[in-house]
Order: sequence, then C-alpha cells, then structure tokens
Amino acid sequence: MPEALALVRRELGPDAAVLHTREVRGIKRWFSAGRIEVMASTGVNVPSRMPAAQRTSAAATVTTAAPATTAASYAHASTQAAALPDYRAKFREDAVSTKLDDLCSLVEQLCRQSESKTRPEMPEGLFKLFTDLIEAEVAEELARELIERLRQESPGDPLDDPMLAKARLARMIEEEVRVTGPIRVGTTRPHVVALVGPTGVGKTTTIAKLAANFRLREKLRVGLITVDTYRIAAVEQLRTYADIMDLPMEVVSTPREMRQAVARLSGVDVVFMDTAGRSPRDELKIQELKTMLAEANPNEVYLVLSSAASAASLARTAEQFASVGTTALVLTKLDEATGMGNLLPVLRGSHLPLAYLTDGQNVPDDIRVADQRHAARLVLGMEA
Ligand SMILES: Nc1nc2c(ncn2[C@@H]2O[C@H](COP(=O)(O)OP(=O)(O)OP(=O)(O)O)[C@@H](O)[C@H]2O)c(=O)[nH]1
Ligand SMILES: [Mg+2]
Repeated sequence: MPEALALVRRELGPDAAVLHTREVRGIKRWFSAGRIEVMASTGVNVPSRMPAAQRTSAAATVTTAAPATTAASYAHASTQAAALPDYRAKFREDAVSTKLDDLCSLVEQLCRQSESKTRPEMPEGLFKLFTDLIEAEVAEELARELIERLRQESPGDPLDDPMLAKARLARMIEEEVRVTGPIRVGTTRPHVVALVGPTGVGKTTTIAKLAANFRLREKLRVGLITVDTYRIAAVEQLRTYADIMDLPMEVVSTPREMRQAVARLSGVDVVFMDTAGRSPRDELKIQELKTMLAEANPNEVYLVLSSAASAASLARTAEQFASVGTTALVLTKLDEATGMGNLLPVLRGSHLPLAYLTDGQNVPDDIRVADQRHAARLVLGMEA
C-alpha cells in the first residue's frame, strides 16, 4: 500500500486525493502476491489534512520507503472523480487531522474490509484443504470442483477441521477409484497378462516384479514372452530376469510366432508378455501392437503409465492405447512423483481400473496391489 500511494504521489503530485483503495484478490491470487488498486484524483476538492510543506515531505518519505519497482502492486490514477461519497465525506469530516498516519490507518482498514468482501466464504478447513490439494498437484479447477462437491454432500457438517474435511474427501474419491485386485489365475491356463505403454515407463521392470512374486511367493509356474524385438538390449533385459528366476522365455516378432509361443507355454500357470514402448502418437506402431496382441488373446492388458507424467499426457496416452484393448492400469514411479494429484483425472475419468502401483526399482519388492483407500490417499497427498 505505501508503494501504491507513493506511485499516486509521483503521478498526480502531493495534492492528489485518495478516493478509494482496495486489494484485488481472486481465488488464484491466494497463491500469488495481491495487487493493490488505488483510485486518486486531482480533480476532487478534498480538504487537505496536512500543510503543503509537510505533505510534500511526508509524500517523499513514502516514496523512499517503497522499493524501486514491484510487479505485485500498481497504482491506478484517475483524473475523474469517482462516485464514492462515503469515503470523501469521511475525508472531509476528518479535515482537522494533519497526520499522514491517519490516512495510512484508514487505508489499512479499507484493505481489511475489501479483503473480507472479495474472499469467498469458505470454512477454514475447506480453504486449508483447497491449498493442500493444489500442493498435491491437483489442478485448480478440479480442486475447486471437489471442494464444492464435498460441501454439497456434507450439508450441515462442520468442515472447519482440515483433517476431517480431507478424510471425508478421501472417502469420496475412494468411491470413484476402481481397482482390479491382484491377478487371479483362473481355470484356463495359461493366464496371459500383457503390459503395454509408452517407452521407459517401467514395463519390463514391472514384469520382473510380478513374475518374481508369482514364481517365488505364490509358487506358480510362470512364463515370459517378449515382443520387444526392436532393441536387443530390451530382450536381454528380460532374459536376465528369466535366467535368474529360471523361467521359460519366448521371443516373438510376428503374429504367427506369437501363436506358437503361447502354445509352447501352455504348461505354465501365468504368462507375462513384455512389449516395446510405443509413443502414444505413433498410430502405426499401436496398430502393430494390436495385431500382435490379438494373436495372444491375453486375459489382461495392463497399460503401464508413469505417475510422473502430467494429467493431460496420462489422459491422452490412456485414450491412444485404448484401441489395443487395455483392461487395467499400472502406475509406476510413485517414488519419483512430487505430488500425485495429476493421477486423479485418469483414475476417475478413464474407464480403466487400477491394478498395481510401483514405487521403486527394486525387484521384486517395489510393487503393491492397488487398493482404493491407498490410491485415494495418495492422490490427495495424505500419508498412506
Ligand atoms: N524410481 C523408479 N524407477 C522405476 C520404477 N519402475 C521402473 N523404473 C526404472 O525405469 C527405467 C525404465 O524401466 P524399464 O522397465 O526398462 O521400462 P520399459 O517400459 O520396459 O522401457 P522400454 O522397454 O524402453 O519401453 C529403469 O531404470 C527402471 O529401473 C519405479 O517404480 N520407480
Ligand atoms: Mg522394456
């Protein structure tokens, strides 16, 4: 405010009358510095509250006190008299006073009034929850929508305790997140699970984790197929895991080989199929993948997505891969994500239920079956 007043003095001179001040704050502004709007005029005859000489020096004091430039404040100087009779009357009545600090305290008071008018009524708990959601990287629009729903669905409830409000929101999200539970190997063997997704998201590593858990912990017979023939290194990566766990592994590069490979693995309980990472924009490669998967007729097609990706990219990728017949989601790299609010739209909006979550490079430990409560708490930035 002092900076804004100094600008007024500089623009309009020491005789300028301050008619109106307000702090401009919208919901976005809660997270950035506010703007100060000061309306002043030289055309209004407001009796001065200080002698000319004193006024000039007082104005000069304000100017020196303000930083040279600031993007956060500006003064709006107008030569037109604004119709604000209350403030002017107040100034006129108060003409006896000559102290600049009187003016300052009036301005402060106006700021406080203005703030309480512009800030929408929101219980303290909900406001804190709103800021927590933004910190957890939930998009502002979605955060606002969730808060509004929470408010509507909890009529008469005291939502001023942020912890309570958040727990209630977590339960609301929990009901919207769908999960598959762990892979259940049915009577038809082998149960084929293919992993597809963009490059480098962790498909091969996730297969190693799943294979190790089913082989070593559940004592099932596990086989591996890789259709990642684009890069020798990719085949070798899976072969290394196959060798360590002593699992049969097939490498296929054509749909015909795929049929033969599945037939050769007919004696195992579960087959994990690794595929080459595809850019969601490469429709030709996605089509190729679809043809290959059609031959294997998998029971599940997991779309593997990195939780570090943006909400928009997750949604786009889920949409592009839908054509290969994806049935569930695996979210990887939770350990690398700063906030997980970006996952919220894909968990609520995509038609894919969540199957597994991975949170590290360690095979076989850094994987867990997704459950609704955990997923909801993760995306809201709560302790799991
Ligand atoms: N921090 C972290 N790293 C992971 C996780 N899962 C996989 N990675 C790492 O991500 C990198 C890529 O993993 P891959 O399993 O090769 O990914 P991919 O999807 O098979 O990659 P392409 O076959 O090239 O498409 C490796 O360095 C993994 O160790 C995870 O949950 N957390
Ligand atoms: Mg791979």
